[in-house]
Amino acid sequence: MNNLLLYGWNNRLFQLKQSSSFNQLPHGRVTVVHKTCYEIISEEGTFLCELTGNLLYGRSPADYPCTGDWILYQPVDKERGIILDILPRERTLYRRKSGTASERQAIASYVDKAFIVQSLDMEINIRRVERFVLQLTDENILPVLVLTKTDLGFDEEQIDAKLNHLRGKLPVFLTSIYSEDDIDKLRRYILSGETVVFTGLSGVGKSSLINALCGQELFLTSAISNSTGKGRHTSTRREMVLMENSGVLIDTPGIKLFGVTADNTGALSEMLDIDDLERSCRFDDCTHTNEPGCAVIEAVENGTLDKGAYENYHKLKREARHFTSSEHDKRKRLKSLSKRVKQFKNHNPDL
Ligand SMILES: Nc1nc2c(ncn2[C@@H]2O[C@H](COP(=O)(O)OP(=O)(O)O)[C@@H](O)[C@H]2O)c(=O)[nH]1
Ligand SMILES: [Mg+2]
Ligand SMILES: [Zn+2]
Repeated sequence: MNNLLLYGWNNRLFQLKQSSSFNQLPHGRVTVVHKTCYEIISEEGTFLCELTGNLLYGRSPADYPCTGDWILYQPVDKERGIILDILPRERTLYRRKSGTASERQAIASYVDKAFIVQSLDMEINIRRVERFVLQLTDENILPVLVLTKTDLGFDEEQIDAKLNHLRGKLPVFLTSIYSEDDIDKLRRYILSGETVVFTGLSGVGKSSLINALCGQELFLTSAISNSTGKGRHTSTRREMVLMENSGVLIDTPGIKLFGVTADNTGALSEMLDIDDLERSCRFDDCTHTNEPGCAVIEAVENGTLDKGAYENYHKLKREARHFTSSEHDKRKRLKSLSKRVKQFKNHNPDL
């Protein structure tokens, strides 16, 4: 029998389950999302599950289960089942669905820590880190920066300078899969029952890191997949593994454009130290764009605030605002549409 406590099952989830009308059914956690079915792990084993019609038609595809979700299911036989309910999502890594203005896509849920993985053999992209930190803090997920491939050599001073304004804001690990010490340190940082999601561009070493942490080749890495030609195919699937008794690891495919959905200006200014500065702006509602007496702009001019961070602050703010206002517009449009349909029906009672 699988011990679901290792997979993160806890009292809170138990309470959530009690409020479901399907609370007499067994629960499980989604480990892999396929096109039309879901692999789940439960006390009874692993099951391949489909969604019940009610769930399928009662919600938008964006609210279908994602990796990490806890579900209630009816077993059909020893290997298959039907999902009848999805427990309310918490601590979810969302992103804006590419090509849309206001749709969210859930990447993983019930996440405790997110490893923002970047490789030291490429230019570190701090603006991307800030973007993730904003998105993660909105959902109470702890962001952790993991810089990989230290064995290939890197300029320590340059990295230090780049990370300067984020110092103390998030834990930073430097790793190489060839260093047992590094891997041990990271492993100890992941507690039993905790869920960690690995995000980052393709090729930065996410799958290699998970393999190293588990001491097994569980995921294809690009080194292997290139030679089998299966690279592209396997990297489009998300998967979850249990580290030896001490944490759940979720791999994600490399997401190039990670659009934020979190309109969390407070967290953003805190991360970039703008919150301390803005108290000294002349106007209480200063937008830090062109106002006289703006302490933020002044800090950029005298070099105490990183210019790139300042520009990213405005960029992320605009992006998040755009997302939330489009979402708002969409809801309004939908509402007015259903109102019109109603009115139309009222005027044409025969329809
Ligand atoms: N030198 C070195 N290479 C690494 C390290 N981690 C991963 N790699 C290599 O980087 C490439 C991409 O790794 P992979 O795990 O597939 O990256 P992913 O796309 O982020 O999952 C592979 O060729 C790995 O062997 C490391 O710590 N040091
Ligand atoms: Mg990978
Ligand atoms: Zn200002």
